[in-house]
Amino acid sequence: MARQYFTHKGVLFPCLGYSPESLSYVENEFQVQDDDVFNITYPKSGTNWMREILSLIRSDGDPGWVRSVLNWDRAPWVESQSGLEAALKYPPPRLLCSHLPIHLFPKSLQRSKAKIIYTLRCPKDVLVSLYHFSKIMRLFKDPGSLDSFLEDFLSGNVVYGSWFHHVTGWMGLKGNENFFSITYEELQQDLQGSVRRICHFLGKELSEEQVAAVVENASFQSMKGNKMSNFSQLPAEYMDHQKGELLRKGICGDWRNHLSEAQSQRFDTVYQEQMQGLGLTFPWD
Ligand code: PPS
Repeated sequence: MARQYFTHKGVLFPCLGYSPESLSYVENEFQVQDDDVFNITYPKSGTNWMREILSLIRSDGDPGWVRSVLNWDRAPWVESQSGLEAALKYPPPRLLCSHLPIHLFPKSLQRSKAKIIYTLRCPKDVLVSLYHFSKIMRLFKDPGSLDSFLEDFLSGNVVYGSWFHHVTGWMGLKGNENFFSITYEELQQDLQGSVRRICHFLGKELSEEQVAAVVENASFQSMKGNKMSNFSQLPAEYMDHQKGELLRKGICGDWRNHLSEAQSQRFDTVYQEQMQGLGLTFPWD
């Protein structure tokens, strides 16, 4: 079963851990609650970093929770079968994660006041991160050559579908008072200021010391050294721990070390076709 995909409403999902039935349940029957906080991302855009930040904000900067409870239990992935089970048992207020494109997200969001935090990242860095991750994640197909994976990525022939559709779909909520977007690049440039902005959006007051504790405990090095956050506890059935780690490099612009000039230009051409005229500007534009 591992490394095989199925297509659900035009989007690829791994067979292991996902099913069309649970995806349909999530879309049509899952009840979003007013006090839910959703950490939403396209894969490899900073999901786990944001999950750590939100966990630490929730515990007022005290690292006790992030050091004692696995990250996927602190904020389950609502669309995976095990994540859905955990989400349904989660005592409110829930902290949940999702990579779903907006058209597959629970419809009940529309009737709720749940807060959405959408984190985006330079798509060339997403591509490179996903390329490496696909080699170690047993749920994902081997990515093949970077050239062929580039074409798969640009056409949305990857797990969770097109980056362009994901971003343009979710960013359509921009301006909604329960929607907050931030980039991986902003987190890198000013984590302290970003944490304050997230706290403001959540309506959560933290002291200077508490914000500093969030920043310290959500750093790349802290997360890498925390077995509750570094995915070392993920069963080998899912990840080949000998080949690499989810916390790989944690930098901006690593694509420059991997994409050729021709690959970068090919990316730019498709990016401009897909993104022009949408009125969205990003740090990587
Ligand atoms: S996943 O599998 O889609 O949920 O992955 P995701 O967490 O979205 O993205 C993984 C990338 O985020 C980097 N990362 C961080 N960067 C900086 N600081 C912190 N604290 C941090 N935590 C995770 C991680 O290293 C992956 O990026 P790459 O470029 O592969 O290193």
